[in-house]
Amino acid sequence: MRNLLFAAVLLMSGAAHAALLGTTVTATGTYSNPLGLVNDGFIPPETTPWASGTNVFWSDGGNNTVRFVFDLGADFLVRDILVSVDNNDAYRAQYSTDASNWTDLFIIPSAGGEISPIQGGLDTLTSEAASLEYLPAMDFAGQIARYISFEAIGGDSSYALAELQIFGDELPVDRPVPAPGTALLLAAGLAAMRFSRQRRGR
Ligand SMILES: [Ca+2]
Ligand SMILES: [Ca+2]
Ligand SMILES: [Ca+2]
Repeated sequence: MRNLLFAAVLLMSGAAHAALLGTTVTATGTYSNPLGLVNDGFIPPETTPWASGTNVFWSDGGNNTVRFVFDLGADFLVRDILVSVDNNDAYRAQYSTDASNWTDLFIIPSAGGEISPIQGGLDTLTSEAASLEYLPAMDFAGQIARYISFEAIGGDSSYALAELQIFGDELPVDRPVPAPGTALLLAAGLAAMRFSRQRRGR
């Protein structure tokens, strides 16, 4: 019984290192360079100038017209996000299961990372606490999502996104996923049933 409960807790807490998830990306607004640069796996060195060939970049007079939507193809448990962005702007990430109802995941403050405004250029930032690029403002509780959106919401109106990577776990195939409390109760119930069957069988 105790072992079964322990296994259920382990299952729900997931692996220590979530997997990098594949995405397709679409975007609204006007920007420079091929959109595929934002999920090609290449993260340019930090301090790379914002308007470089390795980055999708845009200037829209502060109207915030450019928005990226990353599609995981199915619901996943999204655990961490890594981005490479121009260092001196604020950006917002949101998540959704239907690309219609969106909830804030985190907001990156302008110059929130270790690349100072004087240095300028790209800064790699992640919600992964064990990483050297960890930015506490990006930390979030794991969320079930299929879509992640990303947009600039403030700064100097010269923005860049060079990479956005989503890390997470596949969901169990028997969806909908029960809430943690429900799953524990279910595991306990199954164990109790098995126990009583064993007793009856003696
Ligand atoms: Ca890239
Ligand atoms: Ca960094
Ligand atoms: Ca900027």
